[in-house]
Amino acid sequence: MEHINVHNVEINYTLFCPQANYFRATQYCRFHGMHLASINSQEENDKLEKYIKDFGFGHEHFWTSGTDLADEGNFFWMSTGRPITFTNWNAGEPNNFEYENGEQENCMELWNRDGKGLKWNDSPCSFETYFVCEVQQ
Ligand SMILES: [Ca+2]
Ligand SMILES: [Ca+2]
Repeated sequence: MEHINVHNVEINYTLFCPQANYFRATQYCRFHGMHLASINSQEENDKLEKYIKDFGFGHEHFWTSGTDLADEGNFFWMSTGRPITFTNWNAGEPNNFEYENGEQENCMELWNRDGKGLKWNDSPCSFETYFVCEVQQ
């Protein structure tokens, strides 16, 4: 097992401007030797939020690797296979909203829904939005 000390780990984020669904975004990150972002602490969350805001994209939506596709209601990070421990959901999320076409919300995005910063929301995996890839060194 790898040992990760979050205080010592340097995380490099790369924000991609093409918009893509969750699966295409996952593929895109892997193609470039990275993974869709996972967020394991307030420190990482703040770092990623600052990174996105510094680009002037704080009002946009961004895929993370979080998903409950395998087990409704139980989110984990697809990029690491690990369950979510630290959480930063928007109020009332995840709500697994069901759309008219029957699609439910199984993929996690960052979204400043309430003007309180980039918090988490479950969203339909087929939606095309921005995404953040990361390299852990
Ligand atoms: Ca769900
Ligand atoms: Ca939702």
